[in-house]
Amino acid sequence: MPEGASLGDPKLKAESARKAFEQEFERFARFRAGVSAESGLTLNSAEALERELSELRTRHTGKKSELASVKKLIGRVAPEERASFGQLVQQIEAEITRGVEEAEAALLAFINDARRERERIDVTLPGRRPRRGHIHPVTLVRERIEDIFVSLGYIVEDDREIETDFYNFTALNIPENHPARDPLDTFYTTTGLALRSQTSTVQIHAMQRRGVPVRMIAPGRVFRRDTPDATHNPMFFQVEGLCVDRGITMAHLKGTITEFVHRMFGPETRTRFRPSYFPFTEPSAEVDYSCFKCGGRGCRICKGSGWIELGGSGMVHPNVLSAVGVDAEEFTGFAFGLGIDRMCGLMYSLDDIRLLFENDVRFLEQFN
Ligand code: 2NL
Repeated sequence: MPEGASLGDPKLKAESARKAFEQEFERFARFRAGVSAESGLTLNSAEALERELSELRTRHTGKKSELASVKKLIGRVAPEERASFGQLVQQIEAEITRGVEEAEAALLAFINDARRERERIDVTLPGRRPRRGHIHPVTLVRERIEDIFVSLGYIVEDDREIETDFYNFTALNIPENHPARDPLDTFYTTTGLALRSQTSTVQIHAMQRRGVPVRMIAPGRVFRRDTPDATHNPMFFQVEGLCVDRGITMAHLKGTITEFVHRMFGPETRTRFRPSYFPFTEPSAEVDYSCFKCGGRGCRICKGSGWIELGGSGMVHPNVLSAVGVDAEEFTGFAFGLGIDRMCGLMYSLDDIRLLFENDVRFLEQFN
């Protein structure tokens, strides 16, 4: 500004700088006396306010502030007014600085407290005990069955649950018009695949892959179009067993099943084989074992008969061996199938098999 030019009214300029500050500072002024916990401020909003306050300070006291240009005027006002003008400017600057510092200190104290509160850990609180999972009752029974057969030299095989006609029916000597193929008995996909209705499918795959001789069990999920009730579920678990070698006879079947029930239900358990029919075995037999509860005298578990059904069994039909390219003149075998969930239901005296698949922890916890 050239020498002697009008400075305007320096005092007015100083007052205008003060006014501008006061106006913007109004929303922070209430914090000067301290921010109480009841202020309703959250940590986030306090942090935002603190940032805005810091910007406000720069705007009103920084190099480009109105106050800075007012300060430059001090040396240029008439000497007789200089002292009082200088005082005024100092006073305004002090007001601004004090206001900002007090509000800032209060906000920072609040922020500090809020952060500490947020991060506080009460080390004297008892720990939250994680809920321990446990094995499903069906798995419990399946693993016991697997252990017994593994100890007898059997391998455990698993495979897909959706099958072609060949694996679910044809290879098992179930021809085209057999009632087992009824869509009312089995689930089909829209492309004509079937949900496996027995785990024999696994054994067909295994014989194709491994050849014979073979000793294996195939535990797994199977599907039937049954209306659910206390003893039926459209999805259930089964174990099938298969032993194919040279010279295998019905005696091996009976010996193996007998050994199995001895280990599963106790050495006093007796077995009973009743002639039956399955397309994939010939001859075929239903297997019963003497009731583990009453020992055969008759009770509620065995419905008074003294016997419990274990499942079906028989000598592998030659057509099944031929279907997987095994010479039925050289090799013979036995096979059996039993229901895991039915066994599970009996062993734990469940009055409804569907309980096993409802995933109600109040039920499942009891097997912990
Ligand atoms: C039942 C009991 C049975 C088989 C399953 C089988 C498997 C092959 C060959 C021959 Cl690969 N048989 N399994 C045998 C007899 C009974 O299941 O009640 N099924 C309807």
